[in-house]
Amino acid sequence: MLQQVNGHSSGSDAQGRESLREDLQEFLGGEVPLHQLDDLTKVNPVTLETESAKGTSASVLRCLQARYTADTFYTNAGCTLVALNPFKPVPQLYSPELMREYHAAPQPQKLKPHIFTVGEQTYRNVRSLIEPVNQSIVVSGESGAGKTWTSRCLMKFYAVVAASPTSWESHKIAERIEQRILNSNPVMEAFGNACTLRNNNSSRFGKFIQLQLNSLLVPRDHQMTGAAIQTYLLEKTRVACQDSTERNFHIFYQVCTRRGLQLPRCRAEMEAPTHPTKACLSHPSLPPLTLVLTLGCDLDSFSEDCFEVTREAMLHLGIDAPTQNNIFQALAGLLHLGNIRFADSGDEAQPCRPMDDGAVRTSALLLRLPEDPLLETLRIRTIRAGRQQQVFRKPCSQAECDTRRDCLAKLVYARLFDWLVSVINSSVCADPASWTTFIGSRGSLSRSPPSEKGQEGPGRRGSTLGLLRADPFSSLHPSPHPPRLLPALAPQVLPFLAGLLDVYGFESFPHNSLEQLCINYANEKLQQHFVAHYLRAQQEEYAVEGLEWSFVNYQDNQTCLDLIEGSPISICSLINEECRLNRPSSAAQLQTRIESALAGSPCLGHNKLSPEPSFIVLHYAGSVRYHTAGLVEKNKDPIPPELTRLLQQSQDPLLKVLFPADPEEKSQEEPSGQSRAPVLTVVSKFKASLEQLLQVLQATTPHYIRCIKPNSQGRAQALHREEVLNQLEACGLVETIHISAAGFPIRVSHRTFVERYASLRRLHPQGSPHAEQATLRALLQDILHTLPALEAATPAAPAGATPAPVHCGRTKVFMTDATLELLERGRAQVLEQCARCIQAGWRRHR
Ligand code: AOV
Ligand code: MG
Repeated sequence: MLQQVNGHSSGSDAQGRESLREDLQEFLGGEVPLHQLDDLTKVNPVTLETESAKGTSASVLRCLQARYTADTFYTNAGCTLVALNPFKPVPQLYSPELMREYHAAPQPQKLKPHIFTVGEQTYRNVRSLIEPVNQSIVVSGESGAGKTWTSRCLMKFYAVVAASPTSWESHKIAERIEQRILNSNPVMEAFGNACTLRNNNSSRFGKFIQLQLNSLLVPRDHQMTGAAIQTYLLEKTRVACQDSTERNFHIFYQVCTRRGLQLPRCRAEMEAPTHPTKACLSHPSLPPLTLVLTLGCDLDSFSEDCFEVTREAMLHLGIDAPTQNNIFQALAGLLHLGNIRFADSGDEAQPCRPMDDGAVRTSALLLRLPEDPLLETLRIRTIRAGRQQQVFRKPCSQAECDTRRDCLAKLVYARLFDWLVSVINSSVCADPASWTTFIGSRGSLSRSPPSEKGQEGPGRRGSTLGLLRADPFSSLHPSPHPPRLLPALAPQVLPFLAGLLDVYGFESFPHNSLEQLCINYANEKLQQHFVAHYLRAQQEEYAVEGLEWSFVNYQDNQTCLDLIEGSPISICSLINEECRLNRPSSAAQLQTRIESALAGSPCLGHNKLSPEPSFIVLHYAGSVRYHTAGLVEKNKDPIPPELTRLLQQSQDPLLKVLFPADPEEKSQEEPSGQSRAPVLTVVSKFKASLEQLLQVLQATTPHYIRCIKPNSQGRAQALHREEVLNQLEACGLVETIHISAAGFPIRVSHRTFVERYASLRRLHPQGSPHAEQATLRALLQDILHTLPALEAATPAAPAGATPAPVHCGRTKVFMTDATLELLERGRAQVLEQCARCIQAGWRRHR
């Protein structure tokens, strides 16, 4: 047969290619082999691939259900890993020993399906067998499905398998970069997660963490040397109000367990929630003991324990105890601020009066703000109007006072969150020198603010960490723009990045607003990335490369995205337009505008029998009714300039950093309507940040983990078929399996393939006699023909195993991970033989 292959390669190119394929087909035993569906007890991966040959969601569901019953939570489904949420602790599934086992396995994909297989695959791709490229793991699924849990476990996995070198072992744990990276989790979850209807520990922000893996001299080993975290749109409205069955961010409950922060009232409210006024924190309908927070390490421990975890983690990140106290004091200040209530004065010319001076006094004290200006700012608006731009002071209505109070709390909390992210970024970044070269002149990290004036910029980056330890305020700005994503690196540049994406999952509540619109929009974008990257691109490439392929239909969510973000008219553009025009419009008008302008979209649901103005979007994961009341205002997110000016007067060291005084005092009053600068709305900022994220993802090799929520109650050992089926169908799992079943995730150009594996012909020298003159194609064939021999030499190869799947396209070789692994092992063997020969030669020489 080899003769035949060689013979063919001398013919015309097209002919040769055709015969080549035929030969290969024959050589490989016909069609691309599918994995066998093993029974549950076998160690080999149980894939859904043969199930899919029958091709229904129902059969996939049956398989998943059987596995769930047998406490098997991970299943391969083509290029994705399906992760069923166990809703119970399964410690043996995440032990460091198991992590090392996956790391050390010659072929991790032959072990039981696990998130560690994905982690290890990513790691191995990073260390780059063929064409080095940055990697990303996209964890998706609806709210409460287990995304945050999964990404936390993956971070632990990297901390174990790519730990910094042992010579550092003697250092304090706080010094170890991987520990610091892990410590970012409890802190970010304390400040950014909250209990919702769908999940007790729901992420209220999106997170993309890029782990920096440096190559070591030891081939195949990488070491985690740093990380960069990018966050997306924190749901800051939660600081001021939550749905009756939901809660504020975890950190507030944690802070309440602490004495000495003038929080007796909050504490009393939590213990006996009978206080007549609406408090920022607790809701009267919730008994205090439901205050169970699930944070990083200790599940179901109370806030007090969680608080310890948060503080410990902050300390390890370089936030010392005095700084922490400062943060907690400010948070306590926000809680008291939330207790301020106003009563109408009954006279439009008179400002509202506070119902309880105590709340004003305490919050002013804790935020170190002057009490009278605080009250004045909350109650009185200053506006410029008229030709002379005269300044008017207008008392606010009671509702306006409440809005201003809430706005103040949201403003402080959002800045605090951004500041924390930038502190964490400083702490987990690789050694500053490497960052400078890493990010280079692009200067993405705006986090080296000066203690001395005029010394900002990359030049001073080197001392950030040292300064941070000594005095976080002198070294860190309130980064008004959180650090941007690290640019995708050119393949030749080391180190590599492994990105881990954990955003808020798709959600639908009884009442949905702008927050849910953004969250679900982000999920649509990710789904589209998956569809475009995987389902569409995969098939298109097969066609271009001339591989025989029966095309699979898949659900494209482009129409839904057009409805949400498309141009010229979409939901986003209509809401933005309302903001731009700045005209008073009712919720009902907005509903009418959306429904009439977008009536043609098949993804806009029929809105009948709705008591409140709303519209319905048919998302890929289900239909959601969005209420239009307050949508435009939330999108505008106006911050009265008086509020910022007030905060700039604070004597608190933290607030001074969060709200630095303006260098040049700008106009002191709110400009009147016309002279307004164009508003950058919440939606347009979010859209831009999503687009940036997708660009980064597109420059990586993505890996997908689909988290599935077996039931909506969060119960262990309960799989609700209907709910699971909806999720399977929504994410296009069956189509994924169809395409993956015959798919080849690894594609390498003919030239690269030959260059890398030419040495394999030494192992089984049966190829073309005059290799030097042979064409690229002939060489390629020779290499491919060593595969069966390589396979036979594999100790783990089961008898009668199907040959390694490989396909030769017009310009690329297509193969599976297993084939790649096989080739790599062969290559290592050759290199070893060479090394031995050279050594022997040396010895003889001496
Ligand atoms: P999410 O991140 O997908 O929701 P989480 O990762 O917070 O969901 O998971 C929700 C809860 O499910 C966790 O708090 C755990 O109690 C449990 N859980 C998830 N995965 C596991 C696991 N592998 N083993 C044990 N328990 C698990 V959201 O952030 O709401 O979209 O915005
Ligand atoms: Mg989450």
